[in-house]
Amino acid sequence: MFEKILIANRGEIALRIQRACRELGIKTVAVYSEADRETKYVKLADEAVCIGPAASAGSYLNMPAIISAAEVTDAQAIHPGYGFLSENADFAERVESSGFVFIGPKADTIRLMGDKISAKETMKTAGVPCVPGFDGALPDGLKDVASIAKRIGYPVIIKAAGGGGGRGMRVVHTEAALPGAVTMTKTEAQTAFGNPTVYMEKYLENPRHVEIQILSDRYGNAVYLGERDCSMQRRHQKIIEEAPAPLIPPRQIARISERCAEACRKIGYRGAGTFEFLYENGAFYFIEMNTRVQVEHPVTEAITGIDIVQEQIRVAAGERLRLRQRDVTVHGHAIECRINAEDPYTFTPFPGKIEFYHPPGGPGIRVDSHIYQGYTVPPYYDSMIAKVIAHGDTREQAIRRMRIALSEMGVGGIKTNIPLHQELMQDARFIEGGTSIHYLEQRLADKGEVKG
Ligand code: MV4
Repeated sequence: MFEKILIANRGEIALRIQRACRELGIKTVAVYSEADRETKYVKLADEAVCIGPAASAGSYLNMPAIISAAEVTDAQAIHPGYGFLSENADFAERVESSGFVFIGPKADTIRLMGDKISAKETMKTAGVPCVPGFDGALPDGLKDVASIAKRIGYPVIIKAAGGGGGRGMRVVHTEAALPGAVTMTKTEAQTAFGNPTVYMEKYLENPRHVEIQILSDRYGNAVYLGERDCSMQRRHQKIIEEAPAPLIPPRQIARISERCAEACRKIGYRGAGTFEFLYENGAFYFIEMNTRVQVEHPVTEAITGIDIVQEQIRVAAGERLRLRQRDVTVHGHAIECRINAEDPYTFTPFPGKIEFYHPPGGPGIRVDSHIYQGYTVPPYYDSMIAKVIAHGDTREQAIRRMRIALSEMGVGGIKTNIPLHQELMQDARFIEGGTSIHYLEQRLADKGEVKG
């Protein structure tokens, strides 16, 4: 096992990874920007290195500074967390060529999944069902593109091969709108990702977003840890996640999950990974794979009792997966609310000093957060300040526990989206379960609270 790990991230996930390391008896190195000097995870780490200015381009995205920090502290491995450099294949490569272990899959795997066309092709070949469409990059000729779209059937969606997570896509409803949409998406893709390649799929109009968590080692062992429903989102920012996904037959989940695990064995995947699916009219369609630990991993930890971050570290250190599929059992239901420092109705970020903080507790409640009374939420990064996770024997109990937790939680001095979460925990459609990816935006529009 490693003796010392450098954590190349900030906020709640830096603290989360630190706790996993501590339980495994591993020393930790925090890296921080000038804006994060006074943070809890920096103080709690065994060592800490300032890697640059507040702007993440000079700090949390600064590869040479992070690798130098690993060198001077004699760390053996680097955990990238989520966001920042976590899915950057060049970073993974530079970490490994500098003699450190990157806690995640091989650089080649990250690259394969980073290109959404090759990711889809890989999964289709491995037997994972994908969204119907044209396999491969769209040709240049507009006539050819039009005949492809006609064959798929409108509406179609044009996506950038280098995109993902909702960036670089455009829905097209008619042949007349096609040329402009393709040209625009290509131009934007070139600007945003340095790659103009685009592909086309049938546009699914009202799907849910359901993802499968897997764990895999370098010896060809892979297990699935069930699914998460992440449909409650706004502008591609998830706000509530839950596991299991309501109203989907467990047998169907097991079948699709086994395909994902088999795909991992086949491609030599190692570490934690997530297969993202759209779920519509009772069918799963693969869209993308995430090669990092995800924000919402705690709901899976709650229902399986498995520490995903510790398992990531064990697998990276070369251990064999200790779990067989029959060792993975699901208990009850878990829901996560992402607490953001923002106006709950306009969604405008609201950084500032936390004048008081009262975290919730009690049976089945977990809070993952780096904040404390007196902490100042900086304006430079993501606005998420805490995750509240409620676990119960049933979905109803998890919802009841979440309502209590939200009512106990006090964050003063800044605005948060706690009031929105409180409304959603009383929302009849949410309580029914199975709402689509468009539900929250439609609800907000209906209430006239916020534009689109
Ligand atoms: C789609 C889709 C409908 N049909 N693909 C957005 C994020 C990226 N991961 C893929 N996305 C979508 N792909 C087809 N063929 C709808 C979305 C989508 C979405 C997906 C998941 C969660 C939230 C979403 C919000 C808007 C659109």
